[in-house]
Amino acid sequence: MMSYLLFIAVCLVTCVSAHAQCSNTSPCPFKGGDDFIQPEEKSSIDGKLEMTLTVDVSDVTVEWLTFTRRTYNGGWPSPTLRVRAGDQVDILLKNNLGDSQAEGEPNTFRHPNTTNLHVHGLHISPREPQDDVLIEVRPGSEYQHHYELNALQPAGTYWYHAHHHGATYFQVASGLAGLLIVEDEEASMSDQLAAISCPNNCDKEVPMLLGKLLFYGQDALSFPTMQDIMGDIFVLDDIVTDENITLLDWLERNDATQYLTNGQYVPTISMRPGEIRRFRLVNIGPTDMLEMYLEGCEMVVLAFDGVYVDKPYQTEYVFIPDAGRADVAVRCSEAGSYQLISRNAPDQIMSVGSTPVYDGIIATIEVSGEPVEMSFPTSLPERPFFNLDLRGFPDTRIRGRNVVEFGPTPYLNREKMKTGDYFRYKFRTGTVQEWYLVNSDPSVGHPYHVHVNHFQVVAYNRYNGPVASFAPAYYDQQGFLCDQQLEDFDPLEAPEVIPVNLTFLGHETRDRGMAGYVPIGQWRDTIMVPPLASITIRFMADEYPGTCVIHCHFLNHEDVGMMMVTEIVRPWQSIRGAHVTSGGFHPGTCKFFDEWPDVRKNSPAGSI
Ligand SMILES: *[C@@H]1O[C@H](CO)[C@@H](O)[C@H](O)[C@H]1NC(C)=O
Ligand SMILES: *[C@@H]1O[C@H](CO)[C@@H](O)[C@H](O)[C@H]1NC(C)=O
Ligand SMILES: *[C@@H]1O[C@H](CO)[C@@H](O)[C@H](O)[C@H]1NC(C)=O
Ligand SMILES: [Cu+2]
Repeated sequence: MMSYLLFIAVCLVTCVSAHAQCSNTSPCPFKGGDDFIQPEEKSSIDGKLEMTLTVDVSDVTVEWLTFTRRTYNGGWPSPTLRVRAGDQVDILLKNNLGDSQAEGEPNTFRHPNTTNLHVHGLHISPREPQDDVLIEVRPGSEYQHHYELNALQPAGTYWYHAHHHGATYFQVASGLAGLLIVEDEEASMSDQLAAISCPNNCDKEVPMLLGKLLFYGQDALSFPTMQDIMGDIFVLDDIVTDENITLLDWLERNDATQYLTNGQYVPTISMRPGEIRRFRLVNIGPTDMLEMYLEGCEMVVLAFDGVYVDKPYQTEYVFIPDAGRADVAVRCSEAGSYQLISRNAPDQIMSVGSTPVYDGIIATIEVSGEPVEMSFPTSLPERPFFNLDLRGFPDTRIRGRNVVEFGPTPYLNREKMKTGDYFRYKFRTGTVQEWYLVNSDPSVGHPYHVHVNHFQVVAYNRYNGPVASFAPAYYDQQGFLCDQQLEDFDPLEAPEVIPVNLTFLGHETRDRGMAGYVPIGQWRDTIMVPPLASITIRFMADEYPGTCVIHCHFLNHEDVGMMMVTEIVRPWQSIRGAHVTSGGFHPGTCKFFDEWPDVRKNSPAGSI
């Protein structure tokens, strides 16, 4: 009782005064410091989860600032879904948005009020009524999903989000994203892991949905700009502040582009000295990568993208590209105040290039009270057969090779997204695949994401491929125009010779410890492909046939074209007819096709 009264007394002073003077008409910089809150949770019971996600506009509030966004079930943060391997999950997606949107052109920002749902990272069927992201849920309509989780679905941190091509960036930045956690089976965990995990120690889990949801500013990607492009009406330019400028102008002048954690600005997480907690970090972007540091405390990596690493290991920072996740065990041994921050450390620049990395505080960790004795896990649950080490898998038994080339935005493999039965590659279930991810952009990395199957990182290769220019056109590394160009290449725009900037070339020789590189052998569903880089990945195309979507997870790139559709077929079905090349040329090459061994392996579908 006493402590309750004390709480009220303290709260009267701090809770009210913290943001009391500030409002939409009397704005002030965000203060942060509110107690960390977790999203509401929806958990499966006895192997079943049934729920509705309703998409509509609603008011959301950050400290004193209230504005209107597209949200699930009426606000931020979206509910966290907790499921287990083998579960049956029924989600009714209801789209209550208004029906007055223009049709627009394919591969442009459009359809602000059409939506759909993706369960990011799950090893699951991409066919209706499961994880088919080509489904369109139009304004005023609904879709009943029935997901059957794989019996061997790795336990870990995933997320769900809107994925309608053309509206993905706008809707995810708006708030149509939430955590999706596949809980561990008790028997699979060591005592130390169980001590920081659900189901018995849920109080030790710290789920953090990290996103730059505010996102005001002058540039082309700011939320107000996007609202204008999308024909939206909730732009905050009709609110006049004390300073006699619009609220929108105030937000722009004050550069209100902070990352939020579960919808909060720099919340405070309270821990005891020596206590270990399991942070589940999800970077929903939509523009920045995270390079996270927690000085003064220890961080131990458990998993990336929902897949456990071989053995837990200490780390100074965790790099999380857009859409990536990390499970990290955190301990601060001494009482005090610590900051979880993201910054682009100067010594990491060669692996990251000019890719945007957020610079700012994410959360504060207040450590006080009686010390506790806990130890980090030293072993982790085993991975399922479809995530076993493929590095030693014999070359001769690889049943398909493919190149995914990030060209000048918005091109992926020299073309923009096409729908219908236009497949860029076909492969069979039950095969082991070796793919090459290449990025011809000389300065910016792109986050590659593939649906259905995770992949293992096998090598960072020497990059002999083309260099993209703004024309847009491709040049070789000496600066001569390539023979092989984009589908809609315009020769009048492209000089024969240009100076190319190879500053960020050389990934095969650099220190593998740098932030932008994934340690060889780890599994991911999203990876940053650094500028002028070539990465070899392998994966097993496990049991699920259907369309398999590949895209850049800078969602603004995806919406305007950087996406393509492949098809996974049954073992007895043909893999002919895929549009593997563009205009007869193989992505990833310039004019030195014969000199690039990786690409020679890129036999057209049907010939292997
Ligand atoms: C989208 O839906 C919202 C909410 O119903 C509505 O206010 C808005 O006019 C719609 N926008 C368009 C472009 O259709
Ligand atoms: C507020 O700004 C408007 C538009 O700039 C101007 O017309 C008006 O005089 C200003 N009012 C005051 C009280 O400064
Ligand atoms: C090449 O790119 C680097 C990194 O962006 C930049 O610092 C440098 O000035 C560029 N060099 C030229 C010649 O443009
Ligand atoms: Cu991109």
